[in-house]
Formats: sequence, structure tokens, C-alpha cells
Amino acid sequence: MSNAIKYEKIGDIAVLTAQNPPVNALGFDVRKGLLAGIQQAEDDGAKAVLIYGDGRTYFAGADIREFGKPMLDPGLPDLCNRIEASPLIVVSSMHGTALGGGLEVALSSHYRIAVPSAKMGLPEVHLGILPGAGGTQRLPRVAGTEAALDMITSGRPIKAGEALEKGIIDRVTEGEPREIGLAYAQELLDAGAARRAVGDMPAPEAIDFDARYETLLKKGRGQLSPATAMRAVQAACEADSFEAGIKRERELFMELMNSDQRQGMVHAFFSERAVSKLPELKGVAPRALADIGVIGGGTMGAGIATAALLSGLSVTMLEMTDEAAAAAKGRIAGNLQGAVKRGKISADQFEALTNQSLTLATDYTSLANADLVMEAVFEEMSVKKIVFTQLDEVCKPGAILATNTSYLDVNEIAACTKRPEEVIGLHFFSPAHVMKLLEVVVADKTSIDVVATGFALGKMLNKISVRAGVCDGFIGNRILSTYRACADHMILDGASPYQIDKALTGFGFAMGPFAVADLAGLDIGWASRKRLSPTRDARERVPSFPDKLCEDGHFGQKTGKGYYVYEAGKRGGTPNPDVPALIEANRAELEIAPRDFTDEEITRRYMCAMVNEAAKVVGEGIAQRPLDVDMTLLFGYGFPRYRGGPLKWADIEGLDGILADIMAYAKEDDYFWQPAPLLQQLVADGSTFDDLNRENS
Ligand code: 3H9
Repeated sequence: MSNAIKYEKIGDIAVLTAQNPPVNALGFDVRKGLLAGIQQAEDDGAKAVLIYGDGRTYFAGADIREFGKPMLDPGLPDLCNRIEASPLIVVSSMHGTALGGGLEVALSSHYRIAVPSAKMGLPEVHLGILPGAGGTQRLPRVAGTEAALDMITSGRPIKAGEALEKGIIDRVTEGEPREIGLAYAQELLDAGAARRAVGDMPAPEAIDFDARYETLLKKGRGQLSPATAMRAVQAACEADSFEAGIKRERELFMELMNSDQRQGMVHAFFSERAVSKLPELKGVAPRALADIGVIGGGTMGAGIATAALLSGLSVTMLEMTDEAAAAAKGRIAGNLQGAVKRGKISADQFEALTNQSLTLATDYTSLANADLVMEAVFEEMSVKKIVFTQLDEVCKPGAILATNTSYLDVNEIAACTKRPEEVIGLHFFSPAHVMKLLEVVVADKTSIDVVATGFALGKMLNKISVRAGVCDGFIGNRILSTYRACADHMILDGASPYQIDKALTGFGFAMGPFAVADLAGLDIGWASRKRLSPTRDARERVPSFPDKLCEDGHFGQKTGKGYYVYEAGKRGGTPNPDVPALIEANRAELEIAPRDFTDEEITRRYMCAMVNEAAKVVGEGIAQRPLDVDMTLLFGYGFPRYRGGPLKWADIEGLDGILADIMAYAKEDDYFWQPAPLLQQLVADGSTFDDLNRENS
């Protein structure tokens, strides 16, 4: 027996208790212990076996840290088959989250009971794989093909009540998993219940699998795991036997396990958790937060206020006039109505949040008691300085003064106060109550407990918080400026915005850069270009066509026209017929003879530009680790999760090839394509960005 599984015999029932905190993952020791436990139960003359987990959960799945390493015997599929084949009655009692291999162990048991709060699901597709321990064969046998496909291809967990309705479990009972499991096993023995193997049940009904495959591929924007998992369910319906279905599941599982997408998604899983665990914050207590001030009730400020209200904070919204404050309240109420519609809050909670937790104000003294004030005013240094000077006067000692600037120098903002150590950047992404990313921008003098409080606020607001240093655009917008410039250069040289957008959605981005610019508002980039214009190097290639669009009053979706034309009531836009002429005029002015680009070249150049700038951002310490960049791009910029992030993508592609391409592009434009020293160093050392992650976590 292993330490991870405790064995006891209580009357006729052998009890196998998983003790592998924090989530009872089915690592080698647990699998070994379960196998030995079943054998011992049979040898001891037990009549039934109860399997359950100590602590917060039943098994939350295979141990993801073992992926990519040689699998030690017993493997999970063999273990599940062994449990199912036992002549004893095997009962699983579930609480917490029975996920992936956890639910597969339960499905191999002959009877399943759960507490009402238990959740169960097969989330493997989110790790780039499929349920590989019989889940694709057993779940459709108990729940039916459609219900199983829904759970397996979406990865969505369901609650015990729904699982009972779907026939996945046999009983839902309040209580401790051990007690309810023992009582159920005894009841089954008393009733003379028979052993019941899901593998012996008839094959489920087939559907039109080919049509579903295409739908899933399209929906996944190139993500393979849901569509491949569907093929495994198809085998459950169509294979000659249960064993043949299991064999097919194994082949498909191994295909995905060996794929780049599995590497990308597992990287995303661990990085998402590592990103806010900064070594420097160990043991640092955050300041208490109860009352928050928000200055500026536009889309961004209203979104921040909404997120804060939803997390239980009191919010004072400061605007310039009563009318503007009322408009801000309207925006917040609109956002909160959305939360009511989605069932996140009740109508009563809506009333309390808008009328009791939210205060409107037009006078800075209303912020005197705020624990933290978020500024979300116009993106202009002189305006920000006026705001911070006033905040410095009215806010209580210890209050944190935060700016939501996207580009401006947080050190300069801090310097206009007498408390620069209490000034921090908290860069939200619009709409702030929806977007998951928060850049916590640490200025030179920001004190460490203020940083910890920024991360604590991010956690309260359910954000993925990334630490960023001060530079123009911090992590995300700085990298964006570079890959967007690369796209503009390709347009000058012959590509079209529409081909670029198509190539990049083909790569897996949610949207291409020109559709994104239309959504964000073309005036934002215009203002930033104007701001940077005086400091630009003469060697920089700066196109004029984006400015021309703005000069004509076209700011993208908000004006109905940008790179695309948007018709009211229609989703998405169609290419704006005026844009090609603007681009051609720009090429003529610069005497450029356009050439053809393939989609592959577009993607390669765009990704090389992104990786190169990202490597500079890490090398300069703006991001502490490569994974911080990866999470920024994943959660704020629509980067495909199945590729893990730009630097994980770069590791998988091979850093030497990327550097070689950058050097080749530099022959055309050695100003733009200056290779990042860190990238050169990693190639010289034969190491990877992931090696840096490991060294710095
Ligand atoms: C599978 O089962 C494949 C099989 O079909 C076939 C095999 C042949 N392994 O998320 P938290 C760690 S695939 C290893 O912060 P929460 C996690 O990294 C698996 N480690 O807690 C973190 O570590 P740290 C299918 C794991 O309460 C700590 O546990 N299963 C695993 O917010 C706490 O996690 C899944 O995909 C694991 N399986 O959420 C479930 N799970 O403290 C994945 C967690 O060092 N897990 N850790 O940062 C989850 O969805 C959530 O962790 C869970 C708890 C909902 C369970």
C-alpha cells in the first residue's frame, strides 16, 4: 500500500481513502495504492469497496505534472479497468470536484454517490487532451451520447443534481463522503445488489459524427482536443466492442498527449496559477480594502466600479458634474443588469449594489475615507497630474492612489504626490468587469505592501494579475505596438489588412489586429502616435494610412466605419472599400512596389515581432518571467490558449529558427528588427524561456 491511500476494513467493506493533498490528484502513489487496495480487499474477503477522498475533494484528475514524462505503471486506464473488473461491489463517494481521471475512477466503480455540492466533469480538453481512462467510453454509456459529448467537448463540470438526472450517479445525499459512502455500500450489500460494470452496458446511439466534427473544429479556432475527443465518443458508439473502443480512445489520447497543443495548454494551466505567486510577495500582508474610489465614470471607470461592486466593495464614483455622475451610474446599472440576466446576482442584490454600495460624488473630499482610489480619467499626463495632486491632499494616510493609465509614466504621476510609495498602476482592460487581465504596474518607489494590495484587489475582482514594470505601454500594449507596427509594415509592402486578419485568425487569434483596432477605437492609437511622434527615430517606418482614416472621422466600430464597415444590427463588419486607396496612396508616397505575402509569411513575421519584443520586455525586467508575458497576451489580447502564449509558442517552434528569421528580416529593416539580447543569449546557451520560468518561480 502507498502512503497516498489508506486501507481499512470495516465489517464487510474495505475502505480506500485518498490522502494526496491538495486535490487528491491521481499520481503514481495514488494509482499504486488504489490497485493494491482493491487486491487487498479481495484477498481479505471483503464484499464491497468504498473509494473516497480525504480533505477538500474526491480525485481532481490525473496528476498533470506527470504529463510528458514516461508513465509509471499502473497507468490510469489499466487501474480503471481493474476496478471495474473486481468481483466486489465498488462504490465511489464524491465531494468537491470529481474531474477528469477522478470521474473516470468513479465511472469504473459499480455505484456512485455524491454530496449535493459535488461537481463532476471531464475537463481534459482544456489541457489539450481527451479523457484517456475510459471516460469517452463509459460516460456515453450512462448519460447518452449527446449529454456525454456536451460534457466531454466543452469540459464543463456539472453539479451532483444534474449528474443524477443524467444517470451519471446513482444517489445524492447530504453528509460526509465517508459516512454516506459506507451507509450506501452497506445498503447495497443488504439488498443483495449485483456488481454493475458500465463497460458491460450496451453501446450508446450514434449521431452524425462527421458534421459534429467540423462544427467543433470551427468553434475551437484550430483547437484539436474537442473534435478529437468527439472521435473517441464515436468509437464508443461504433466500435465492435467496449475493448475496441478503449483501444481507439488510447490511440487518440496519445496523439493529443504528444501534441504541441497539449504542451501549450498545460503551460497555460500552471502559468495561470503561478502568475500571481511572486517570490517578492511571500509573507507580505496586503492592506485592508473595503471602500474604493473611482474617478471618471466612462466605459472604463464604470467597468472598474462594476467589478468592485460585484466583489463586495463599496464604491464612491467621482465625476465632474451631477449629470456626468448620473450617466456613470446608468452605465454601472447597465453592467449590473447584465449580471442579473446571467444569473450572477439577484434583483435584490442589484438594488443593494446600485443604491447602497454605490455613492455618487462631484467633490474630491468624498474620497477622504477611501482605502484605494482608482483614477480612470482622460489619457493625458497633465490631466492625471491634476487628479493626483488633489488626491494627495484629500486622501487619508495609507490610502493607495492607483492610475489606470495604459501607456503613461507611473513614476512621473507618483512624483507629483508627497507619497510616491503609495502610488501604483492598475491597468484594467475594457470592459473592465468582463476582461480577466489586470496589469499591476510597479513604479520605482511603490512599497511592497502596496504591490501586495494590488494583487489582493485583483484576486477579489477575479482577475489574472500580472506584475509589470514602468515603460511605454507596460507589458501588453508595448508588445502590441510592435506587432501592430509589423502588420503595418507588411501592408506598406503589399499585404492587405483583411489578409492579415484572416491569417491571424487562422493562427487561432480571436480577432486579427485590424478588427481589434476597430473594436478598441482607432482614435486611441491615433492619440498614442501623436504623443510619440516628437520622439520617433528617423529610421522608423511610420505609415500614414491609419491617420488618414482617423482624419476622415472613422474611428472603427463606434463610428460605424474603420478598416471595416459596420451595419447596425449585424455582427462583424465587411471590408471598408475606401481603405485600399488610402494604402495605395501611402505606398506611392513612399515609392514602394507592393509584393505578395503568403499567410504563412504574415504569421511568421507577426509572431517573430511579438516574440522579439516580448524577449526585450523580459530582458529589461518589465516582466519578471516569460510566463508573465504569456498570461498577459492570453488574457488581454486574444492569444490562442492552446498555443500557451507567445514565448511558449517560441520555445515549441525553436528559438534558433526564430532568431535566424529575425536576422534575415533585419537585412530589410535593421532598425525595426533589432534582435532582443535575451533571445540571442538563450539561443547561445541552448536554453528556453521555460528554463527561465523554472529559475524564477
Ligand atoms: C486527466 O485526468 C487525464 C485522464 O483523463 C487520463 C489520464 C490517462 N494535477 O486550482 P487550484 C494543483 S487530466 C496536478 O489553485 P482551486 C494546482 O496546480 C486532469 N496538480 O485550486 C495548485 O497547485 P499550487 C483533469 C493539480 O481550489 C493546487 O493543486 N483534471 C491538479 O482553485 C490547487 O489548485 C483537471 O483538469 C492536477 N490534476 O481549484 C482538473 N489540479 O498550489 C484541474 C490542481 O502549487 N484542476 N493541481 O499552485 C482544477 O481544475 C482545479 O485545480 C480544481 C481546484 C477545481 C481541482
